[in-house]
Formats: sequence, structure tokens, C-alpha cells
Amino acid sequence: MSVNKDVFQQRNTNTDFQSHGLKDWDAHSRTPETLIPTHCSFCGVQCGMYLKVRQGQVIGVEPRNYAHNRGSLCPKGVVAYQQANHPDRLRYPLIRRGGKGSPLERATWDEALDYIVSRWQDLQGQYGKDAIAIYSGSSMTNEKCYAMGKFARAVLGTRHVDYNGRLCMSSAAVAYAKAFGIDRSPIPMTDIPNADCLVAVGVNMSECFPVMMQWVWRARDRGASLIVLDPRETPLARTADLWLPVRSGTDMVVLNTMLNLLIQDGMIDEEYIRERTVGWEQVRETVAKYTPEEAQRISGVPAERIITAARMYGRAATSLIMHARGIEHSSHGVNTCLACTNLALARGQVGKLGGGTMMVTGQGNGQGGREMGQKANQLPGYRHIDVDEDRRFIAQVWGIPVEEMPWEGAAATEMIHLMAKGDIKSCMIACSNLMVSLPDNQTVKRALQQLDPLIVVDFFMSETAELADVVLPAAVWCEDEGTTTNLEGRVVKINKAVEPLGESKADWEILVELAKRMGKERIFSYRSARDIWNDLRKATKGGSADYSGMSWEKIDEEQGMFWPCPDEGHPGTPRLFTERFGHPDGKARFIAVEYQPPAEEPGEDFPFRLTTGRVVYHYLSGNQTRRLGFLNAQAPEPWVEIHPQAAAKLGIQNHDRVRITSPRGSMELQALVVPTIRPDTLFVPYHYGHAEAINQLTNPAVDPTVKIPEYKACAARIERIDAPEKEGGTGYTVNYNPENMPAMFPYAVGETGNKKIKE
Ligand SMILES: Nc1nc2c(c(=O)[nH]1)N[C@H]1C(S)=C(S)[C@@H](COP(=O)(O)OP(=O)(O)OC[C@H]3O[C@@H](n4cnc5c(=O)[nH]c(N)nc54)[C@H](O)[C@@H]3O)O[C@H]1N2
Ligand SMILES: Nc1nc2c(c(=O)[nH]1)N[C@H]1C(S)=C(S)[C@@H](COP(=O)(O)OP(=O)(O)OC[C@H]3O[C@@H](n4cnc5c(=O)[nH]c(N)nc54)[C@H](O)[C@@H]3O)O[C@H]1N2
Ligand code: SF4
Ligand SMILES: [Mo]
Repeated sequence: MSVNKDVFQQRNTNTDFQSHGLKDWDAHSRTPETLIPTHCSFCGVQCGMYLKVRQGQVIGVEPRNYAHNRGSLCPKGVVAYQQANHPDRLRYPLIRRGGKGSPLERATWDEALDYIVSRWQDLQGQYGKDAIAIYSGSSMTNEKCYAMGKFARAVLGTRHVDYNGRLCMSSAAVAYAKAFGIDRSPIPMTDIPNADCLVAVGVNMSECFPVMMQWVWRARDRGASLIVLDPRETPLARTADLWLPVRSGTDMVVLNTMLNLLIQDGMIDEEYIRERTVGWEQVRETVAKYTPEEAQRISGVPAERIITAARMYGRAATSLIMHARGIEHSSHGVNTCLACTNLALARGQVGKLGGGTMMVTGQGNGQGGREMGQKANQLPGYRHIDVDEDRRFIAQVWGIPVEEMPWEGAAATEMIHLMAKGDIKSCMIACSNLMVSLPDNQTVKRALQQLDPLIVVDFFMSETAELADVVLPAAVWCEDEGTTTNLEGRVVKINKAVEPLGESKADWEILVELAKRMGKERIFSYRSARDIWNDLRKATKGGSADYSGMSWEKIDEEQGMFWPCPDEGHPGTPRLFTERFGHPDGKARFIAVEYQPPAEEPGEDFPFRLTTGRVVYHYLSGNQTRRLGFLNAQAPEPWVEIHPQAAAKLGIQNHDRVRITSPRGSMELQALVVPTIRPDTLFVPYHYGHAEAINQLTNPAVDPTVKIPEYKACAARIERIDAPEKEGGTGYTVNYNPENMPAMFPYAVGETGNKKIKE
């Protein structure tokens, strides 16, 4: 571990501490004894950082010049360290000794773990192995995610293991597996500057991946054009050449229309299509009926903007479509992602330097989390649980008979139904806060209350842990080591800065303790994260996400390594598909997809489209960031964004208390009247709990293939709190005419023409 102490001591004595009137000891107490190189605990960028450690405590953070963040950190990154000594940390296990309804009381680890194991053994004896479920998360290292999947299948023998990535980018994952044969961003973010045209589809990059923006700016500096599809004029859209203010859930119609226009204008790459793809004819026939006029009617984007977008995209020599949850959180998420891959393949972009498509995966280890075998249908290395050869391989690595390997279990969203029905009797949730993050959360609450015991592993008391029968205190990220795989497929090393606080334990250690009590020590006896790393390298060998050739040391030397990396001499694979795609014939697949509306559309009672998402200050369910200093001060409660025209019609003024209601529930919050949202749309950030959780209102409809929820489109109404209740709807219909768009969106920039498109 590199310790740069001299530089620091020198810098601190030379700073202006004295000139600010601070005493010597102030300066001194901030002087780190050690700098631990590591990465941020939050989003999928996984910025490099140094943690400053003094007397066994993390006291601050310093920039680290890593290959993809180049010393930058965003507002969340600079306070992530404050989690380590936070006064709210859970320090010892808690248990409800008097059963449901009794208080959570302090327990010893032995008491808590013995209780869990004896209940699990009873339940499995009575109802079978699948009576227990594991629900995990991708903020954990690869080592922990791998341990979760192996624990569920090899120790508990249950088929029910899934994770919060199901709620995240699982639709994009399926789309890439179908189109390209491998589920990973084909290029690293450092390639973005090579693009001549960037298309951002449903990604609020400036707020959600702030440090990634530097690569977009570099492309812009080179003259790249930027097109943004989003119902809100996000900070990124405000800098774009072209903003397409698409109605939530309708992107597909715009994307298919763009492809049709490319065909009509002869802007497709015939040779690439012939040499490197299959399935083109059907796609061409399908998109032929998508006209700009019809697209305008459905999506609300003016036809001429769609035409301009197609030309801008079509003319660029190198073009890159970047997409995230705006299109993926949809009951047709897989298909909309396929509309993106179809476009990029038709332009011959995938496999090109800086071109193609890029799914912008969200969680810190969102990419690795889905490759390690904690997903219902997958085994480590991106192996498939229904393929005989894959089952045999993993059973042998784990040392269990293949007959004992469970088959595919329920997706996270389906588990809720099985809990409500009583098929799943107990669940251990680690690294997830379902009461904030799952749609229609009142149904979720009823399901979780059926479980006995519900076990939650977390380092802060969460809205979900409040319902638990047993709460186990986890270590935070800087109290353990391991690896994460960022949104590029770059594997980075997380280092341990300090010992776990209080009695808290790393998630994998908790599993080891449970396995021992279940008599499964032989197959689950890890003594360190490195033991697990070595095991997972074996387990991923030969899979599409092959980590077997990587070592922790080489990861550090190379500033991250990209999978697949099949042997120790292999340099890793930053760019995929340069020669072949992942399908056995090496070719990409065009897949014809048709527009279908969201599962719930506005009507008389619920005239608005409600969409949800993030703001820069908070992370996911907010259980971490709602406790961190200035982040919470900036956004202490949720709000609803509403366009001035809609607000005026309803007599709503900025900061008024309003009530929003969907077919599933109702909540009160503050109105933020902004000209940056479509007049028929409402937006609420989802980072809050209890009465402030927007998931009281969202639609639990899911994509049929992958079961990802439709967080981005449901029907809702809004009224001022003091407005009289009306029978049979609000009497307000949203009358939005795309032709009037410039007047409605004073900030709409249109095509500025100030960027040169390179031929
Ligand atoms: N600050 C912050 N950063 C984060 C996170 C966080 O919680 N906070 N979470 C991380 C995680 S796990 C994730 S998944 C990512 C998410 O990153 P993003 O996907 O960028 O974030 P979201 O806010 O979920 O949605 C993005 C945009 O989709 C738009 N949108 C809504 N409906 C539609 C639609 O139908 N079509 C289109 N084109 N756009 C639509 C919204 O207006 C929003 O601007 O962020 C990661 N980074
Ligand atoms: N309405 C709406 N809902 C959404 C979304 C949306 O856009 N709109 N986005 C969805 C998306 S993309 C996502 S990814 C999900 C995320 O949903 P969740 O997974 O429920 O959210 P998190 O806040 O990440 O939950 C992680 C919990 O585990 C804890 N934790 C963090 N790291 C660790 C660890 O290493 N070990 C343990 N044991 N605990 C840990 C945190 O304190 C927190 O309580 O939310 C989804 N829900
Ligand atoms: S961009 Fe993401 S990884 Fe980087 S500092 Fe911000 S939250 Fe952390
Ligand atoms: Mo996510």
C-alpha cells in the first residue's frame, strides 16, 4: 500500500491552517498516518480515492489519479468516508426476543446466529429447502456477491437467490446478451472522446455519474454532437445540440423511427450488416412503418427533431448511444434497449473505437454483482443455471454433487409474491433496502411481515431492517478488502483502511459463521476475502466473464483489469467485439422490436405521467446519504417537479405542499415548479423512506422477460393540499401540443449548429 506520508506532512505544515487562526493540534489531528488507495463506495464509476487514516480511524479523503477518474470525485465521493465512524452505525446484532411486535434488543452474535440456523433448519425440515431465500445487493464486492450465491445454493440448497440488480439494469443485460452474446459495455469510458456523435438515452449522467462527464466533455471539445432523450431537460440536456423531450415509456417509437429514416437516407452500413450480423431483414421490415409524424403523436417529440436527430446520428463517422434506467426501468425495457443495439449495428458502430452502445450500469459493483452467481438464473462467470455443463462445472468447484445444485429461482420482484403467498418463509436480505426501492411498497411490507424470521444485514438501520426479526451489523466497504467491477467491466481493488466498527463483521464472515453452524464448513470455510477471490477465479474460468487470469497485484499495477482475462499472461479485454461477437457464430443479432405502451397510461382520474429517479445528492434508497452532512442538507426531503403551465392550471406555486396520487397510493410533498419537465409529466426522486417514499405510488408491472419494474412511467394526479377533493377526477386534462414546445420549454436549445459533424 503506497504511503505518501511525507508529502502530506509537508503539505499540512505549509497550508494556511495557521493563517486561518487554527491551532497546531487542529492541523495535526487532520494529518493522516497512512493513505489507503481504494475506490468510492457509491456509483458504478468506482472513482479511485485515497482514504486518510489516523489512529485506526478514517479521517478524510484525497484524490487519486486513477485511469478513469483522473483525480476527480463528485459530492458523494468526497463524503463517503464519513460512513466509517458514523454515530448511526449498527454495532452489534439485534433480535426480537418476544417475537413479532416486541422490540429489537441487543444480542450476542452466538445468540443471533444460533437462532437463525435453528429456525432455518426447522423451516427447511418442514417445508423444503426453497422455504428460505437470499436477497442481496451489488454495493458489495465481487467476493461478497460470490459468497452470497454460493451460500444460497451450496449451503442452504435453495433456488431462491436474487439481488437488487434486478431492479437496476437487468433489462439492458438481457438485451446485450441477446444482441451481442455478452452482457457488458463494449468499450471503456476513456474511449468516449473518440465519438463524433453521442446519444444519451434516459441517462442523467451529470447527476448520476458526474465524474464520467469529463470524457463526454472531451468528445465535445473535439466537436462531437450530443443528442439527449429524456422527459426532463437534465443538466446534460441543457448542454446538448438536440434535446428530444420524450414522453416516459415511448423511446422505442423514436428509436425505430430514427432507424427507418437512416434506411431511407441510405445511411446504413451494408457491408458491416452483411459481414458481422444476422437478422437485418426482419428489422428493416418492422421499422418501415415508423414515421416521424406517428412518432410525434406517441412520444410527444416534434417530428422535425426526430428527423434532425436521425441525420445528426447518421452522418457521424463514429457514434455512441449511452443508455441507462430511463429506458431500462420499463415493462418493455429489454425491447427498448434492443432498439438501441439495432440502431448502432445498422450504422456499423459496435466494435469500433468509441462507437456502438454503452449501458451505463449504476451500482458500484453493478457489473460484477451480476457475474458472480447471485442472480436467480446465473452461476459464477456468467454461467447459466439451466445448462448442464455449467452446473457440473460449478458443482465440482464447490465440491457438491451436481444433483444438489438448485435450478433457477424467483426473481427479486417475484420473491415478493412468494413471500406474500407463504411459499418463502424466511429471507436474509443483505445490502438492500426493499421498503424504499421496490415498487408498490405497501404490498412489499405485507410480504415482508409474513416472514419469520426476516433477517437484515446492514450497517445502518434501514426502513427494511425496522421490520426485521434479526438485524446483523455489517462492516462498511473500507473495513474489508476485495474487488468491484465498474460500469466499464474494469475490475478494481478495494482496500481495507480500518477494522470493522464495534462488533460488526464483513458480510462474507457472517455467511462463514452461519455455514459452520449448518455443518457445511467443508465447502464454506473462507478465512479471508482473498480466499474467496481465489475460489471465484476458479469458478469463473471458462465463463464469458472470466476473471481467472487476474491477480490483485496486477489489478493495481494496471489501474484495473477488464474481463475476460482467461490466463495469467492475458492483458484483459477493455474493448469487446472488435473482431467477433459473443454468439457461437461470432455475429451480432438484429432483433425486431415493436413499440408497446407502458403498462399504465394517464386517463381522466390520473392525467399525468409520473416518473422517478435520482438527484446528485443522494444514493439509491438514501439509507447511506441521508446521514451524510451536506448531502442531506441539500436535499432533506423529496419534491415533485412540475411544469409552470401545469402548475398554473392547478393553482400550484413553487414550494406549495401538494398531494400526488396513483392507483396505489398517495403522498404529500413539496412542489418544485420547473420549466425543465414536460407539462404532462411529474418527476419525484426516490431516495426517501416511509411517508416520503415515492414507491408507495409506483406500478409493480414488470418486463415479461426479466421482471424489472416500470419505475419510470405510471399514471398520477396532483393537487394542492388545501384543494377540495373532487369526485371522479381532477377535471384537468393535460393538453400538450408538441408544436408549441419552444414556448413551453424556454430552455430548449434545439440544434445549435455550433458543432461541426465530421464526415
Ligand atoms: N447521485 C446518484 N448517482 C447514482 C445513483 C444514485 O442513487 N444517486 N444510483 C446509481 C444507480 S444504481 C443507477 S441505476 C444509476 C441511474 O442513473 P440514471 O439512469 O441516469 O438515473 P435515473 O434518475 O434513474 O434516470 C435517468 C433519467 O431518465 C429519465 N427518464 C424517465 N423516464 C424516461 C423515459 O421514458 N425515457 C427516457 N429517455 N428517459 C426517461 C429521467 O428524467 C432521468 O433524468 O445511477 C447511479 N448513480
Ligand atoms: N421509484 C424508483 N425505485 C427504484 C429506482 C428508481 O429509479 N425509481 N431505482 C432502482 C435501482 S436502479 C436500484 S439499483 C435499486 C437500489 O435499491 P436498494 O438496493 O434497496 O438500495 P440501497 O440503498 O443500495 O440499499 C442498500 C442497503 O444496504 C446497505 N449497504 C450498502 N453497502 C452494503 C454492504 O456492503 N453490505 C451490507 N450488508 N449492506 C450494505 C445500505 O446501507 C442500504 O440500506 O432501487 C431501485 N428502486
Ligand atoms: S462519480 Fe460515483 S464513484 Fe465517483 S465519486 Fe461520485 S459516486 Fe463515487
Ligand atoms: Mo441501479
